[in-house]
Amino acid sequence: MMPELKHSFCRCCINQCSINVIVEDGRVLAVEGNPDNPQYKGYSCIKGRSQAAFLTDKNRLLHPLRRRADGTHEAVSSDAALNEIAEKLKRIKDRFGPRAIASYWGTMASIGNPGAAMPFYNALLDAIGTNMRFDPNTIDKGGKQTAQSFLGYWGAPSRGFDRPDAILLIGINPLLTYTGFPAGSPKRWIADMLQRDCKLIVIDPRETQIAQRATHFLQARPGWDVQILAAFIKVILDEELYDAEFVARHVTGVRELASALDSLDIAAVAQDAGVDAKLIVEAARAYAGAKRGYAMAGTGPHMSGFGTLVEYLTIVIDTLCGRWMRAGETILPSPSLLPAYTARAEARPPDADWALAGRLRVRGLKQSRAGMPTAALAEEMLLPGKGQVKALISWGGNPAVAYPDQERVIRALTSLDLFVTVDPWYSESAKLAHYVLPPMMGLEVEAATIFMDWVSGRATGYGQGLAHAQHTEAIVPPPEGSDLLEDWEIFYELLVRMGYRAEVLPFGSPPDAPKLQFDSRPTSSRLLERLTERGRIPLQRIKGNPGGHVYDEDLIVVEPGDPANSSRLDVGHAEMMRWLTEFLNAAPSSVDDAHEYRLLCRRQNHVYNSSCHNEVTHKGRPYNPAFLNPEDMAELEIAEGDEIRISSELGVIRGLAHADRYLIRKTLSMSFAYGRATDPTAEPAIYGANPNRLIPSDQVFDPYTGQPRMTNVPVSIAKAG
Ligand SMILES: Nc1nc2c(c(=O)[nH]1)N[C@H]1C(S)=C(S)[C@@H](COP(=O)(O)OP(=O)(O)OC[C@H]3O[C@@H](n4cnc5c(=O)[nH]c(N)nc54)[C@H](O)[C@@H]3O)O[C@H]1N2
Ligand SMILES: Nc1nc2c(c(=O)[nH]1)N[C@H]1C(S)=C(S)[C@@H](COP(=O)(O)OP(=O)(O)OC[C@H]3O[C@@H](n4cnc5c(=O)[nH]c(N)nc54)[C@H](O)[C@@H]3O)O[C@H]1N2
Ligand code: SF4
Ligand SMILES: [Mo]
Repeated sequence: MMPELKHSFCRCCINQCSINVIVEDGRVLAVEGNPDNPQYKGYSCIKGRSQAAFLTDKNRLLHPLRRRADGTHEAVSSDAALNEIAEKLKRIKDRFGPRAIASYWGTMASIGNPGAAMPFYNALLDAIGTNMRFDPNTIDKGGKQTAQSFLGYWGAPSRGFDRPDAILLIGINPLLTYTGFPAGSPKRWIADMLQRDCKLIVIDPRETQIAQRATHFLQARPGWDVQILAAFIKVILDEELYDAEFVARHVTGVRELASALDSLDIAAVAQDAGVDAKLIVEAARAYAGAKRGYAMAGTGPHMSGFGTLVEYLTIVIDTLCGRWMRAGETILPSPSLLPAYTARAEARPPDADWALAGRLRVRGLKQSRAGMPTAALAEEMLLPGKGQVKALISWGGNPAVAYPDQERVIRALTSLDLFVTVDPWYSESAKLAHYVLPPMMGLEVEAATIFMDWVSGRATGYGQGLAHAQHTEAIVPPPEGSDLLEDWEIFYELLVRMGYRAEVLPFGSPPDAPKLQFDSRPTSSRLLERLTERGRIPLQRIKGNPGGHVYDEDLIVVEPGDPANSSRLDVGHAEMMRWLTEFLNAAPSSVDDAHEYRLLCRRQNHVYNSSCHNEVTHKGRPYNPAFLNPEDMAELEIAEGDEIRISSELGVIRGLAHADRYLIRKTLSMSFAYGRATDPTAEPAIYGANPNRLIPSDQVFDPYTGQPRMTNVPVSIAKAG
C-alpha cells in the first residue's frame, strides 16, 4: 500500500496540535504539523513529531503486568488482571471502608482522552464511595482555585487571549510549556502581539526564552513575588491606574487593600528582590495602563509555598484593572463539543467556606476547590489507624517521581495492599505497582478536542483563543499481539466487574446534569456521540472537517448581570490581608545560613514531565542537567559536566553541572521527573536525578492547598569527589 496522509491531533501535551500523520500498512511513518489548520498553522514540536517512535518503542508495555512475590512482574491477560483488581478492591472496601481506596489521575490522564475516560473513572470512585481522590493540581498551581475562593467569581471569563495590550507573566515560560498563551504556535502568537505593541512583562529569576522577548523583564530573586506584586498594586492604587468604573460597581475591599500596603516601601522590595525599583514602577504602569490584558502566574510562584497568596494578588491586579469580560462581549473560545454555557457580567461572592467536605488526617489539611492535597497522600498511606489508605488507583501519573519527599513516597507506595497503575510505560511508579494496565496510545484511539473545550476561556491563561475543534479517527491499530484497552474501557470494566452500574456524568457537565447509562459496553464511536450529544456544534459537523476547523458562528455572548445583584469581588479579604501583612513584615526569605543556593523548578521542551523520554527526543542527553550560573561555577571550581553533590535539609542527590548564563546567581535550575525512584545513587549521566529527593512535603507549604515549597528550596552545592 502507498503511504497515506491522515489528519489527527496530538495528545502528547496540552497544546493538542493539529497534525498530519503519514501511515503505511497500519504503521505510522511520520508525524508533522498540519499547515492548513487555522489555529496551529503547521505548528508541532519534537515530542509530537517523535510519536511514531513511541508507538513502536521496545520498552512500551503491550500486556498488563502483575507483580510476583519477589517484586518482579509477569505478563497477565487484561481479563485476569481486571478480575483480580476488582476482587481486591471489593475486599479492601469491605474490610477497611471506602476511604482506604485512594485514586490519582495524573497529567497524561487529563490530556490523553479525558472526555471519554474521566466520566468512567469518576463513576468508579463514586460507586466505591471514596472522596480520597487526588490529582496533580495541588502540586502544580493549586493556588489558582483557592485564591478565587477568597476573591469571588466573575460570571464570565477574563478577556485573556483576546487582543491583550499587556501581558504579565510571573514564573512561567509559555514558549516551552504551552501554558499562558493560547494553543497554537506560542512563538508566532507573541510575535504578533508584540507587533501590535503589546507590553510583555516577565518576572523570573531566569532570563527564559519568553523573558528574552519581554518589554519589561524583572529578573528577581526567587520567592519575592508577593512583595513584587504588592508593589505593583501600590503603584496602581497610588497612581489611580485602576479601572475606576469597574471598581466602583463590582469591587469591594480597596480600602483594606490600600491600608495593608500602606507601609510598603518599593525601594526596599526592589533591593530585597534584586531588581531596579524604577523598573517595578514602570512595569506596573505598563501593565495597568494598557486597555486590555491578562496576568498569568505559573509554576514558579505557585511552587513557592504560598501559591494562594501570589495568585490572589495576581487576580486582584486583574480585577482592579477590570480585565473581566463585560456584557455584549463575545467569548471567542466558546466550546464546540461541550454545551454552550451562560456567561453573565456580574460578581459572585467569595465562598463562605472555601473548604469542601474532604478532610485529611494529617497537618489539618483539607480538600479545597484545588482538590485534595496530593503532597500529603504518602502521609495518609503511612499513618496507621482508621481511614488509612490501603490501595491506590493511579492513572496517567507517576507518583514515584512527581511527588515531593520522594523517599517517603516510595515507602508509602510500597506499603500499600494494592497499587494499580494505568500507564503504557514501565514507569518508576509502574515498577512498584501490583498491577500495571497499559492503555492504547493517542494515535490508536478515536477522540475529539473535548479537553480543549473544557480548559478554554474559563481559566485565564489556558486553552485556546478560538472556537477550534477537531475529531480524529483511530489512526493505527494497537501493535499486533498486544492486549490493550482504551483508558475509558479500563474503568468501564472495573465498574462492571465490581458489580456497579455504568452510569456516567459527561465530562465538563455540572454535577446535576443528566447521567448517561450504559447497559453494555459501547463502541468508542458510540460513546463519543453520546458524550457530545449536547455540544454547541454537532459531532457530525466536526467530523466533516477532519483537519480541524474554527466554529465561530453563534458564539457565546456575555449577558448583562442582574441589576439586583449586589455581590462584589473582594480585593481586601481579611484572611488574605493578614497573610499579606505577615509577608510584608517578615525578614527577607533569601537568607538561609545553612544553604546558600536556591533550587528552581524548570521545564524542558523535549520531554513532558516523565513522558516522552526517548532516544529520539533527548538526542544523546538522557539526563536533567543541574544548571548553574557560570560565575557561581567558577566560584565553586566546578567545570562543565562535572558531577556535583546537591544537598538540602531532607536529602542529597548527584547531578551534572551545566552552565546557564541566563540564571540569576546563587540558584540551581533543574527539571524533575528524572532518576531512579528506588536507587537515588543511580548514575546521573544515564538516569538524571530527582529534585523531589530534596523537597520536604511537610515543612513549608501553602496552608490551603497543602502545596509544598517546590522551588526556591534552600540547597548546598559542592563538587563531588
Ligand atoms: N515542553 C514541556 N511543556 C510542558 C511540560 C513539560 O515538562 N515540558 N510540563 C507541563 C506542566 S505539567 C506544567 S504544570 C507546565 C508548567 O509550565 P511553566 O509554569 O511555564 O513551567 P516552567 O517553564 O518551569 O516555568 C517556571 C518558571 O518559574 C521560574 N521560577 C522559579 N521560581 C520562581 C519564583 O520564586 N518566582 C518567579 N517569579 N519565578 C520562579 C523558573 O525559573 C521558570 O522559568 O508546563 C506544561 N508544559
Ligand atoms: N520537584 C518537582 N516536582 C514536581 C514538579 C516540579 O516542577 N518539580 N511539577 C509538578 C507538576 S506541575 C505536575 S503536573 C506533576 C506531574 O505529576 P504526574 O502527572 O504524576 O507525572 P507525569 O510524569 O506527568 O506522569 C505521567 C505518566 O503518564 C504516563 N503516560 C504517558 N503516556 C500515557 C498515555 O497515553 N496514557 C496513560 N494512561 N499514561 C501515559 C507516563 O509514562 C507517566 O508515568 O508533578 C509535580 N511535581
Ligand atoms: S507535544 Fe508538541 S506536537 Fe504534541 S501537542 Fe504538544 S506542542 Fe503540539
Ligand atoms: Mo503540571
